[in-house]
Amino acid sequence: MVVAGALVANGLLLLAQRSRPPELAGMWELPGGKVEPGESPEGALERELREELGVETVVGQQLAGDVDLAGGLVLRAYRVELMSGTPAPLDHSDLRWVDARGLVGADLVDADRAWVPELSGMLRQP
Ligand code: DCP
Repeated sequence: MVVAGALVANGLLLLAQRSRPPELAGMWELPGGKVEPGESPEGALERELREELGVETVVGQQLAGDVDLAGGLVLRAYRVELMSGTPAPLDHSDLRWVDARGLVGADLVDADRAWVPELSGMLRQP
C-alpha cells in the first residue's frame, strides 16, 4: 500500500512536485510513500511526511476511494493536520500551497486526480 497526505491549512492544500521517476518528475502529488512491513498506514504516513517534509503531523480521516496503481499497489489518501514544523522540500523538487483553482489547474499525477472534487470542497474558492 502507498499512503498520501492532504495537508490543508488556511483553506490551502499542500502539493509536492515529484523529482522521480523520470515519467513522473515535474508532476504534483499529495506527499507520501509506501507502507513498510509492520507499519500501520497512519504510522507510515506520519513517517513519510516527517522524512519528506520535516514536519510532525496527525493523520485524520481517509479520503473516499482507494486508487489502484501499477504493480499491484493501492494508493490511499488521508486528511492530515500539521502539529509542528514548516513543510520543506527535503525529497521533492518544490512545494506549493494551492486554493481550489490552483488544485484544478495543477499538473497532478494521474492517481491523485480522483480526490480533486473532494479536496476542492475543502479549499478556499477563488
Ligand atoms: N504515488 C502516487 N500518488 C501519490 C504518492 C505516490 O501516485 N500521492 C505513487 C508513485 C509511485 C508509488 O506511488 O509509483 C510510490 O510512491 P513513492 O515513490 O513516493 O514512494 P516511496 O517514497 O515510499 O518509494 P521509494 O522509497 O521506493 O522511492
